[in-house]
Amino acid sequence: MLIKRVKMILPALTEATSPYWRPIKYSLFPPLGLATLAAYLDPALEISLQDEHVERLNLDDNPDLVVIQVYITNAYRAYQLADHYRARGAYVALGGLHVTSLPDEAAPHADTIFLGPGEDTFPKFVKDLAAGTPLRRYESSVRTLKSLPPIRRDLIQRHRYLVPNSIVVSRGCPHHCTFCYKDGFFEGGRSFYTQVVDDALAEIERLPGKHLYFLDDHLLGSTKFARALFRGMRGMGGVFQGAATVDSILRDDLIEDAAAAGLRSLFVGFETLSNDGLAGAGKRQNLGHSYREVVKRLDSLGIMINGSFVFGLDGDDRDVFRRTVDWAVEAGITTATFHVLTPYPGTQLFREMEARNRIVTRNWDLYDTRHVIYRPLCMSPAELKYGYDWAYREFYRWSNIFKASTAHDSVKHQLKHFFYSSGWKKFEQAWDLVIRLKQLSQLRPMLEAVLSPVQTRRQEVGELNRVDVAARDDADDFVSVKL
Ligand code: B12
Ligand code: SF4
Repeated sequence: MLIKRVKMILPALTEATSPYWRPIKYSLFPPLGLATLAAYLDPALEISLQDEHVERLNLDDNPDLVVIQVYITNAYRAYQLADHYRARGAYVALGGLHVTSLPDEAAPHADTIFLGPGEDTFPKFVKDLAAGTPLRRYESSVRTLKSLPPIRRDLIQRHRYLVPNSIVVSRGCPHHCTFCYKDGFFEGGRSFYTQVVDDALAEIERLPGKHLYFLDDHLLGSTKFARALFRGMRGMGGVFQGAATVDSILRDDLIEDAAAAGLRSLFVGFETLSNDGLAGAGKRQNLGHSYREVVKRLDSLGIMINGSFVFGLDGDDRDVFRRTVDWAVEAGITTATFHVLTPYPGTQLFREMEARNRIVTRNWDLYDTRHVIYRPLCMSPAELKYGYDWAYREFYRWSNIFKASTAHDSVKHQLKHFFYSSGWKKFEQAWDLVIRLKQLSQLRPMLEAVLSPVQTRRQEVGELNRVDVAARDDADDFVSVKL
């Protein structure tokens, strides 16, 4: 089949395209998965990469091949687009997490579907398509990130994103939480693997600017890899954010290496304060570890924390919301992400709930961790939804933002906490305006400033003699933050 024009689409859920309201979270990261796949296409082809979260799609074109990435909450939109382009005569390929979980649902909308990561199957498909023998279905089995072609970042419209420098240097995670997408998605092969360190460093060096966001499920998942990566990054002068588990933060001194390389904020999956809840969710890596210790350690290194919490686990009753918020505020967690427990198809949790007839709707639009789509055990669905909304309001009340900020020893950390937390949640209308004016890139220096190093109390005491230097450093940052 002769292919000249290729269109790659990341469809958006309705909320992200609203003419009235554009939450900042949809303008954070570019479609890295599709840019990764684009690298396997002949560079001479005419390729357009469109992300509906940040732009209106032109649907009047006539591409020969359409490649669509399907998540759970964009699935209906993805199928609509697929049907549209098939009716116009295009060859349509669908892949991603939702297609992998429910291939039979996706297949009628596609010429070819893909299960699992695309690094082995997509190049095979491209060859088969050129030879006129594409299969209806490809399943990934070879799991490696060795010798990947460089991601086609040139196809990404950087100015539309606050964090264009997102990067993934591994796939999957070594753990097995029952609510996580990962075991289902990586079935049939390894479910945790990393890039070669030098390749990851080369990719980082290719990125302009100094702020990076690692989207890896677990950046500290392999100590050997992460240590070599951080040591290689030291001296590059960057600042970065990422995600990791409770146990990995407390294990040996890897987190110190991360901080020295520029780690300034970490997404931590606390999920619940209940040991039974952790055990029930298969989250063994959190069991027996002190969350206070995690906070203290990250605090001492000047690393801000985005704590992730799930409500609606089987032991959770109506008190869970207050208990969790009180703890998070007192501990000084910088930002919190709350989720209503959501059993995604393909997970152990979904199978268990389905077997007990606890799933109440299969409307995938509602599987966004904000709606209750199953029957909780110790409260009603309405109580769970109410408690979840209350937790967000309560955690981000001015008084609580202020209180949580004061939990840190260093004044600079307190200020950063205050600006970072209130910046995300208290100025949503301002974000909306900036997105509409296409001025997100103007705010990147401010983000970098807030993520610049913190002089912790430990360091302050040890460096009293150099207090003049620290004071100048403080002043610089304050100016940048005010911009
Ligand atoms: C970044 C991110 C976001 C970003 C932006 C997404 C973007 N621009 O790509 C934002 C913040 C907007 C976001 C929002 C949400 N997200 Co999100 N997000 C992620 C995250 C952390 C990383 C995605 C990523 O870039 N991965 C790296 C790239 C290289 O991998 P990839 O995108 O999966 O692409 C590979 C394969 O999937 C495959 N592939 C994909 N498409 C296709 C197509 C074809 C044809 C082929 C061959 C292969 C293929 O090949 C690619 C290369 O291997 C993932 C977690 C994760 N580890 O995947 C969660 C994740 C995808 N998000 C999830 C969810 C639930 C959401 C939200 C609903 C949550 C919420 N409450 O807000 C919203 C709504 C999203 C939506 N639009 O519908 C779930 C999805 C569950 C599911 N079963 O679909 C995940 C898995 C998180 C989790 N652990 O539960 N998210
Ligand atoms: S630790 Fe996080 S990424 Fe790993 S399996 Fe659990 S929820 Fe998924």
